Amino acid sequence: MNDIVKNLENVSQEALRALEGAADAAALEKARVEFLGAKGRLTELTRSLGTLPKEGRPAAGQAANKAKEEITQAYKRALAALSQAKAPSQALDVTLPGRKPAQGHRHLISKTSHEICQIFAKLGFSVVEGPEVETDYYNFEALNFPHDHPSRDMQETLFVGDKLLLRTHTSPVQIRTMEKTKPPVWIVVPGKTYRRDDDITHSPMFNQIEGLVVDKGITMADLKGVLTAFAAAFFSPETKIRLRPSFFPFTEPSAEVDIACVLCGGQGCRLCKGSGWLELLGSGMVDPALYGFVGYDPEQVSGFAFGMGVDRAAMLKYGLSNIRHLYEGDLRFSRQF
Ligand code: 2U9
Repeated sequence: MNDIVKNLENVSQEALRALEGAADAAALEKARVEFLGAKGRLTELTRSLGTLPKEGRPAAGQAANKAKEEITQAYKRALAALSQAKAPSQALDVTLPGRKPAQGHRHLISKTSHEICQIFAKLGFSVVEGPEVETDYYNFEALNFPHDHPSRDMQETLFVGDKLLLRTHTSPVQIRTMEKTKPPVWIVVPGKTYRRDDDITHSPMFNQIEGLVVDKGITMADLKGVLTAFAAAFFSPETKIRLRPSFFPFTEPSAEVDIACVLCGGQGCRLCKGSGWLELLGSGMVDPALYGFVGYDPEQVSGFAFGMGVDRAAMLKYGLSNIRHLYEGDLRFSRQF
């Protein structure tokens, strides 16, 4: 009986060595068959227990069970270790093409704003930015807004305190720039602006680009020339523009600028409501009254200014029907551009 127990211990130790030393799946399988297989050494020994005298069987049986348990556990450990060691080389096939990282891109508003600024940069304008929270002075007073002008009303302006407001246009930046620099001034000012407006064509936050030129001998012809060049570059080379009389507190005379309809080219269609024209921006000659606020001499310099909503420019260029698409953050929309 002692012999059989001793044999079981020896077989168990040999099995453990063989299993732990198996360098690959084939060696491991060979060891498994040798010890645990139907005709394996442990199985043979276990079978021989039946030949033992009755009183010796329980102890030998326990030893056999213990050996089987030890060998089985060793086999499982060796199998796990081998498959873990193998996993990285199987997971990494260096011949496969790499996975492309998801790449973001500019939102249509930023893309359009950037595009517009670049067109003006090529025409000699500098791009300037400024604060979104402003004082009444820079947003209205220095821009010749009379005290009872409706734009000052709470209906239009979002106030953030007694004296502070969210700028309703980027024009305060032009005043700040003129305060700091002498003419000539050729600047465009992109940025977020805020008004109490919210419908299918208006959003309470919208993006504007305004331009200002103050130089010697600037006339309305310069205004028309610059804006014609802009429309040609932004839409298409043959894009026609027309000027219609208008009014703004800061320009005199003032003009709305229309472009020939991007859809029908001027024939008249649903988009342009049959007129052949689409409103693009506002413009005018800088009211000489403004120069007093910034210390410029209206006898020495003159200038023109213009302003447009980037949303509107993008909607016209890309044929969008609803301003909301630009602000809802739906990736199915954004990814199209
Ligand atoms: C200074 C002097 C003049 C900026 C101008 C417009 C005309 C204009 C609107 C277009 C659509 C605003 O986004 S919108 O609602 N803007 O029509 N803006 S001239 O004139 C200035 C600005 C600053 C010192």
